Amino acid sequence: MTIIPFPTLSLNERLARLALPPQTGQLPIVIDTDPYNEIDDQFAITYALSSPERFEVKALYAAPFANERSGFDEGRGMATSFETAQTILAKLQTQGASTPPVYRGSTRFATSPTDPSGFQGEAIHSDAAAHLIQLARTQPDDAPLYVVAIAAITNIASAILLAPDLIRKIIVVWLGGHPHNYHDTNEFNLQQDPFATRVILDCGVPLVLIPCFNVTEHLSLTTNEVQTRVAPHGEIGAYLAHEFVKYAAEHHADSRAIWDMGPFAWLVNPDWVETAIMPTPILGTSPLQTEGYSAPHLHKKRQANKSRPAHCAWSIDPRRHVMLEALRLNRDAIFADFYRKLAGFATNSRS
Ligand SMILES: [Ca+2]
Repeated sequence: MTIIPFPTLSLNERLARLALPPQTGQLPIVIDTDPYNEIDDQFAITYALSSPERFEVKALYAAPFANERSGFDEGRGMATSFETAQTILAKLQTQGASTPPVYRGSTRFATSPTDPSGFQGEAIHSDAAAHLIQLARTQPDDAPLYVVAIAAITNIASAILLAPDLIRKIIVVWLGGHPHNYHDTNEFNLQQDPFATRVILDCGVPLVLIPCFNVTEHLSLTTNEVQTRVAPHGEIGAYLAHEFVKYAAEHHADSRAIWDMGPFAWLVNPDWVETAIMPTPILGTSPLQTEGYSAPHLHKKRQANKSRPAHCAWSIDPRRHVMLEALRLNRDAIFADFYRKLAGFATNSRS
């Protein structure tokens, strides 16, 4: 086994990285995204690009994903993410947004599908990982790059494995997993690639974890709200509403959580997302049982692609390096800001 010499941050250095971002001024960010997987990435990307007062979006990275929409093929997931990202950016461009380049990410997960424990894995070369390495290295040590990850963390973990010096150059803000005290962390982004998740948790990169259940779960939108507050606002508003309604209809539900807005909301205004410093949890995995298991949707996934998504749960060692975890958020303030920016964006593009 190769021991990778990850740089070590002192406690003070780490706390300085995890300090709340200054409430004014532009932050350099890249976005690692799987926008064909669901509908929330599209909203989150639009929010980021309609917030130029806050974000200098330097690149989008297409992330792999495996679900029904990619035929349980993560390579196809990345390819569709890449295409969808370009579609969104083209619509934003017509409304006058300055749009960043998109890079193809990994065509597979770092976790071997034949190893449900997720202990085996490797860095995977991709255009996205190469760009992140090159870009992050140009950042001064006192102005790190925010890596906003709203997908499986394969691309980012691979970049860190290929270039461990990135630990001093980036802050990862990841929409992944459930809260540290939840009874499992069987969350889509995390569970798809347990090896990459472990790299992020264990390598010591400054990490802000934005969990799903009980936190970004509250970023829920209804069809009615989307049709009245999103659809009227330009080509991008019409597109987002169309995708939302289509997706909701597919699932026979009236509301959907826009999970991926969470990391951007914290960066736009930390007052909207309450956080706490805590030991970085350890990811435990065990093979998914084929019978008598209480997560039938995972069993169905396994049957569909013959892969073995692991059952994931946190354990806590209080001696571990610390991270920042989101505990709750102000849903109304976040969507009010999004609607205000979307409306202004559409108005500006007409003028
Ligand atoms: Ca996503």
